[in-house]
Amino acid sequence: MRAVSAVGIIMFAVAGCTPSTPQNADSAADTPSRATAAALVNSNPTVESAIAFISEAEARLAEEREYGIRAAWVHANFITPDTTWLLARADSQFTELSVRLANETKRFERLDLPDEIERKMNILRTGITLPVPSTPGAADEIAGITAELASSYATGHADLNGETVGLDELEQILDRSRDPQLLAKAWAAWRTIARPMADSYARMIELASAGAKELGFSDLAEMWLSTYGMSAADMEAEVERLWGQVKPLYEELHCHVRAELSDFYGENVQADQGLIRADLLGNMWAQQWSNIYDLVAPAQSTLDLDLTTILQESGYTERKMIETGEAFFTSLGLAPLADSFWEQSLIKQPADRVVECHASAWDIDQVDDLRIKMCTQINAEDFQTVHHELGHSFYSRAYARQDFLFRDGAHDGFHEAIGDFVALSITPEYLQRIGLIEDVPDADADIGLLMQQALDKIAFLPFGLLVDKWRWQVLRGTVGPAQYNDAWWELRRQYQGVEPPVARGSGDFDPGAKFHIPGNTPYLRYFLAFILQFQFHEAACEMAGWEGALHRCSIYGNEAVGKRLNAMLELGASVPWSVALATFTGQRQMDGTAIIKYFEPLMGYLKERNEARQCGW
Ligand code: X8Z
Ligand code: ZN
Repeated sequence: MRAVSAVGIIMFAVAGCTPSTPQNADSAADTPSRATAAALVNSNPTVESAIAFISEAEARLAEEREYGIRAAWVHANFITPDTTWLLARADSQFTELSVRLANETKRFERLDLPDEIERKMNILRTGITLPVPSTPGAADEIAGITAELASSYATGHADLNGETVGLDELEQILDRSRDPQLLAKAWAAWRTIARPMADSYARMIELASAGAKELGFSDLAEMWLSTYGMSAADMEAEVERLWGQVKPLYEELHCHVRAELSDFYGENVQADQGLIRADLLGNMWAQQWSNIYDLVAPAQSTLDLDLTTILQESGYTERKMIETGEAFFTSLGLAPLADSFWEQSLIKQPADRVVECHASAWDIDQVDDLRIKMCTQINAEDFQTVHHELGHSFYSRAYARQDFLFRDGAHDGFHEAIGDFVALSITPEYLQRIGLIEDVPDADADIGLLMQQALDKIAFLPFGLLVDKWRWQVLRGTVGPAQYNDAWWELRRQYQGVEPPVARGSGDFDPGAKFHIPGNTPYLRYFLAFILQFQFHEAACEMAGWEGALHRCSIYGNEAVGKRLNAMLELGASVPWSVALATFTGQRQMDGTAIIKYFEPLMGYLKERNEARQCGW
């Protein structure tokens, strides 16, 4: 585990606790004192000493975590060589402690432990994103690399037509421009920032892989996949099963979008066969495509719901965007966020210092010092992101009374899904209720609405999957540094059916131009979240007695749904995720049926449009 990251981005490093919570005070009375605990831990392994070990581990981690998370917060809000140094120092200490504790769990392996203790042992053993070997200096070296990589990404600047520009300017171009030459230039420019990362990235993987082996895993991919309460092989098979369920949706969307792009740009820019040029899809990473809605919109749709314009014309500020998001959560019966949230969060890009602008949610003290950090823009995309981040915050607060090691999502995909699930209730009816629009569009606009959603939610699925498919190959060592970039593009072609707009060379390291690669955030969580959020939505709408189309259902104001949601959130990681899932949805398995049902009317439309087209790539 690393101490450097925000809630929902890194495992239990950020889901810590404070000794002042009532539950901790209570449980302290039942557990051995520090001195007794140390004596028990050092004796022969028994159930009693295992319990003492866990109690001691939770106390030590909680102490160290708060130091690490505060160092990470200061770094992300003020990136300088000094804060990068401080972050590396804090991270190294936290990693050393976590790895030592993870290794110590081996002593208790043969014991028949109470379920709760066994769960905590597993969390300790598997929950480190980048473990280190016990070689002297390894923790410092890896922490130095990760802090530098994070800083390089956040401060990355590139040359565009002789001007030095950052990610925000380049993203503006990718999001909005329709000039294929400018798009290709801006796309390639951003990727220059990643080239210098490749060597240190490879060294970091080398060290972390050795750490995983010391912990008894065959490789780090196995370790990452072991966080889901089943074997790595079973989890990979589970992911394949889910992808198999939703792949036909993606193939239809790809086919339609390619044809429309080809019509718009002409055959010379985009052929109507084969791969799609990655820079034409309205996003720097071609991961979500709603910015090109106007190019692929159904002709017969009367939809005129441009939320960006609506927010801007209604005078929304950054704060108002977040207040509106919070009001959705409180409408479900959840208590408002503490004053400190508003005092400490960063919601606007500062003009006078360098910050990490990738949105994140932070749980500082694991009681109520929750914060978000966003360079918020007044547009539809960030309105969605606000709900996403608040989902992390409300989840963290709900499980704050759990023991330290259970202060986390049921699995990481749950953490990523909560805010998005809530945002699926941003329907036209909801926008009307909060005064953002006057008239709710008729049902004949529904294909347009669904197309807007699909461009984000369906388009994302193969991307959400391939990022860690690439990383698993890297972590297994089946792809070495010399093949990093080719392997990346092989997967981008295979799963997304996209290609680079300009030739890639041997020095390129395109994965490094995506936040979560230098940031070492596992990415499978988002693939799972994009499936789960629809499962949550369908279950919530059923609870609410909704009988219409799923995409028109909003749970806004429904306290009964909120109560049941909170029951799942409060569990944190204290039970297997299938139990948490069942608490809210009644189902014990992740399942793509709900997303398929949600988009059923769009699928019909796409199939019709694609009838005379040759799909696939
Ligand atoms: O990184 C995020 C969140 C923070 S956990 C803004 N997301 C992924 C991304 O931007 O790549 C949300 C969707 C996928
Ligand atoms: Zn998130």
